[in-house]
Amino acid sequence: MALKDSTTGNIIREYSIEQLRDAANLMRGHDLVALCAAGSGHAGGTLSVMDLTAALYLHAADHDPANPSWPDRDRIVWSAGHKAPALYLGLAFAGFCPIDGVVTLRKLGSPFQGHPHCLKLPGVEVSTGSLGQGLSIAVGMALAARLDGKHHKIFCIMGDGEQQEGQVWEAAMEAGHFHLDNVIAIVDCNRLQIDGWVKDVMQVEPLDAKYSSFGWEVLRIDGHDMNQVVDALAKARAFTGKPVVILADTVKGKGVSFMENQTGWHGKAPNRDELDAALGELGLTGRIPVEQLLQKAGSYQVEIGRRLEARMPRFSRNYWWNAGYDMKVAMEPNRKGFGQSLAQNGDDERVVCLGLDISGSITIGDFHSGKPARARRWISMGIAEQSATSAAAGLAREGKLPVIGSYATFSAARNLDQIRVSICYSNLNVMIAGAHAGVSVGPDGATHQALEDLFAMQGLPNMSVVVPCDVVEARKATTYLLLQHRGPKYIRFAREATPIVTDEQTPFVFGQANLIRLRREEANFADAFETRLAADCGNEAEDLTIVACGPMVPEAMRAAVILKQEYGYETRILNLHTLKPIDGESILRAACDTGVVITAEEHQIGALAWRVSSLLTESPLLYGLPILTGAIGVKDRFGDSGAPWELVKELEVSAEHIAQKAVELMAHKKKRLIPAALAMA
Ligand SMILES: Cc1ncc(C[n+]2csc(CCOP(=O)(O)OP(=O)(O)O)c2C)c(N)n1
Repeated sequence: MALKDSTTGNIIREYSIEQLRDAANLMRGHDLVALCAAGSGHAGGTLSVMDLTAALYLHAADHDPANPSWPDRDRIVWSAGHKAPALYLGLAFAGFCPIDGVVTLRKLGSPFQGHPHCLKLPGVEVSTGSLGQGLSIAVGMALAARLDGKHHKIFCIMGDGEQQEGQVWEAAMEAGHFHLDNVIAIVDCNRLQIDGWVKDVMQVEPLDAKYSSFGWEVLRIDGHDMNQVVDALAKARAFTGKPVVILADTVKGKGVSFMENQTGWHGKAPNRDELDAALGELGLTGRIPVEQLLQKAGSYQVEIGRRLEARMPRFSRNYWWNAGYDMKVAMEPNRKGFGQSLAQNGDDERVVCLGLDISGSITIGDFHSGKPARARRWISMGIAEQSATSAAAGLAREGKLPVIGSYATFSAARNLDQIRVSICYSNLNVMIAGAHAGVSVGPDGATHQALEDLFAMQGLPNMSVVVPCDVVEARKATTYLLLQHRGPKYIRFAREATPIVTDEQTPFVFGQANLIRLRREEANFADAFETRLAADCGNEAEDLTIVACGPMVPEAMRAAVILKQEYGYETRILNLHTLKPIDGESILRAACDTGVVITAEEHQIGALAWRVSSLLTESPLLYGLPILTGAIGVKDRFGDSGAPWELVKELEVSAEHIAQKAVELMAHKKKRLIPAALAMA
């Protein structure tokens, strides 16, 4: 049991209990430096799990840093993917990768992604980040080991809040049923999750009795007492006949007084002063080369910026947001419009909001915060998206107006079958919020960036889909969907602040596109445009059309400025806030009038592009007309960790990319028009 040379079987290094304690402490320090350099990440849960991590990676697990895919190694599955920095430091201290590399955590292209990515870093067994999946993966690995006659162990690290996911219990049942004594689950029981204490959000205890009843051997320990940790890991390895779970009682934020037991430190990184104070408390001042590490992170960041800029389409000047006199714009996250509407309209007794343990940042919590009378209609469901979705269906069936929301990938993908059957098939009045959608959740990385949700949502019969372009439109759309619209509805919004391009007077009519035209030069970007209902607008024989939704609408508007100032092209922009039902008439008219249609979506190409294309190809109105089309969106790839605006560039969903595509299509349009004009002459 230890770090081993896989060729000789020799132990590479043995750690005493004292050395393991010290390593865990140093790992805590490096963790906080990396979080500080990243400016985001999960301090609380990485600090609570660090003693377990040190014991596992440096002592209990058989693995060889020189041979990460050694077939006989023990497997360690990080089901609690948000604790990734602890995993990275476990690997780094064991020698799988350089310790100082971890400081590039959560940056674009780094192997140290916001959530573990097994294709980027040797030693990471599987990619995780969507809670509750790891134990099932461990069961699969354990079954494979049994089939192959192998004797290695499969460890699986989970959080206690994570125990709320139903899938954990399916896997627990399977491991018990198959007597998988090669599975060792470790639960970091720090008693907190995002929305508060686990017991208040959704009680999971008594975990001992639950796992026992599923056929597991249970060891309950103090997860910060290194003797107990090492002892429990040894006992678990030796146990036969049943899977073993180690329930490790820990303290969230362990070791740093101002982080301990504080919900606010779940998903927060220390600033420089807090880092220094924390390192002081850990007794690490002077033991970690903080300046050097931060400098390394800084240089990496500069290089990213250089690489991204080199790849951007070039124009005669910089048209980026707030870069010049005419590009000035106020920004706010769309999610705030959602929260504002729930706060304003929540007095309606039928409105019931379901919390999925991410209530503050997605703003669904605004429904009840500071409004005690609404507390009974705020129902915390824990980290249990699938069950909550069907529960929302039940509430709707009884006449309530339920709202559920989470990261879009958890509220509109993980629970897809529940949405399909429980909600859509019965045509029930449930509002689903897909928050932090697109690339805007940035450093969290690909697991949290919903880039596929719109395919499924708009593919579901009875479902309506709205993607507001800014915070104001998000508020109007939420209010309409909540109180007036009947049936299943999906509203998608971003995390990052994006430009505000509409105001109170701007029309918002469900199912009807707005038409936006650049009219003049103004210091305030948004004032340069006129926005009206597309149905009320005549043809101005613009050169091209851009059909966009969500935060791509402001990008389309910025593209229109580039195209006008650099090439003299006039652009018709359709803000397709309602993706379903689609405003086919406005799109077809724009295609007829301009002959060039570019779609722009912060999503895998197709949610918008393919719907528009199918309209264009199917409509008899356009038979025989040569319409040029282009699609801007994500090109069949996963996202990456990185700052949201870096990802806009990396994934090529910026105004510059729209403008570049427009220039390319306009060149074709001109070639086609010139021979036609010659023929007429
Ligand atoms: C399926 C899914 N839903 C929601 C989230 C967002 N999320 C990340 S961490 C977290 C709380 C986890 O609580 P716990 O398991 O207790 O971990 P710890 O408190 O130790 O960090 C949530 C809800 C997620 N990553 N995956």
